[in-house]
Amino acid sequence: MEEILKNFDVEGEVESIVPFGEGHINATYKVTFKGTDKEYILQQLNTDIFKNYEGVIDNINNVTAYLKDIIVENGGDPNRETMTLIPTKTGKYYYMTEDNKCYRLYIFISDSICYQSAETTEQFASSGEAFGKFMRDLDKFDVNKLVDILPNFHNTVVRYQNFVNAINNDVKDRLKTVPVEVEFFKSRENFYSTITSMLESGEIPTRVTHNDTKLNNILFDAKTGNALCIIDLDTIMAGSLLYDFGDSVRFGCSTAREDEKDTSKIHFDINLYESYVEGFLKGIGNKITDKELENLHNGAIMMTLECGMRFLTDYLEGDTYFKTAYSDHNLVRAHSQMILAYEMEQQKDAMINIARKYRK
Ligand code: ADP
Ligand code: GN1
Ligand code: MG
Repeated sequence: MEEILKNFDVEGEVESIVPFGEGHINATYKVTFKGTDKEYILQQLNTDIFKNYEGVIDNINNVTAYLKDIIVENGGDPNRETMTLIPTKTGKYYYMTEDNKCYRLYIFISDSICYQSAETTEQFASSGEAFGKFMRDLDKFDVNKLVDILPNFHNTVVRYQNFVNAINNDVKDRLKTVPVEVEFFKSRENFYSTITSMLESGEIPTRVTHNDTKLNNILFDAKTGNALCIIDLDTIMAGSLLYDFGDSVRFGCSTAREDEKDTSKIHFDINLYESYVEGFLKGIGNKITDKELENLHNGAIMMTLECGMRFLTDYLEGDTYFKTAYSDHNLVRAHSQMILAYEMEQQKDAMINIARKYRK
């Protein structure tokens, strides 16, 4: 890996390269150099998933350049408040090895903390404000400039179709172990077009969306405790506000980790939901439409059902997409999403009232 680093425009002798973070998709390493406090994130991009890696890099550079201008205008630090890709010595922003592995190098955001679950409601509200502001800042960014990296990423109707295909193919002969789980997702089939049909009819706008807004895709400032930088920009594409809002709630409003095995520990925490709504609406300000606001709860329920369905699909297909540490890891994850979605459905009215309470 030291050899790989030599291709990037960085000076000095490598001190350490250690695996870093808890992402499910890319291979991430923290890199330090001798005699300097400059640190980097080296990442091997998962090109099985991101086949159009050049498009991924272009999207990231386009969006971060746009955000850096806004950060500078506001007197912020453009190397801390958004991501910075380091070029290679030939001026590209990724390096391809001879065996076709794609690496990129980012500035490591130092004095920052990444959480796997919210420690306080204030902290979670701060992440909501940051994701809301991210959407507000990108409100005027031309969505047509973005490459559609993973088409239909949050098209839940298409995700359901993939799930049904996995059931029909049953390549790993695992279907017989999950009848209850399959029925859970099948019985909600009519719900899955709720967001896609509003986007198609224009009832809600198509926006620049991050599409992977879980809490471990945002860094907090170690000194102030506030949200600092939104990371993991691989999936920036055209989408709905409901995707970004919903995915944060899916991950962050749980009382347990996404892969908690003891299901009695997993609950949807409505107090965390309230804090996220408050923060998000503060961040996005008047850029949210009434129709989006009325549907925030549907975003949360949809993203949770969709993610559960994706974990179960991957389980049925033999764990080819998400990184797994043991044989039924994806099934464990699917269970947590089912519990959370079910509890959200039960508390739908309270969720609607919370959105109305914080309407400006
Ligand atoms: P994945 O797509 O696999 O989730 P991420 O880009 O989210 O990969 O990176 C995985 C983890 O690495 C993050 O959750 C975070 O902890 C850490 N990380 C990524 N980029 C940076 C950075 N520039 N500075 C500090 N930490 C980072
Ligand atoms: C993946 O890359 P990471 O770990 O931040 C996935 C998301 C899922 C999430 C579930 C590109 O996110 O869509 O919601 O796992 N990313 C991709 O934890 O598929
Ligand atoms: Mg990530």
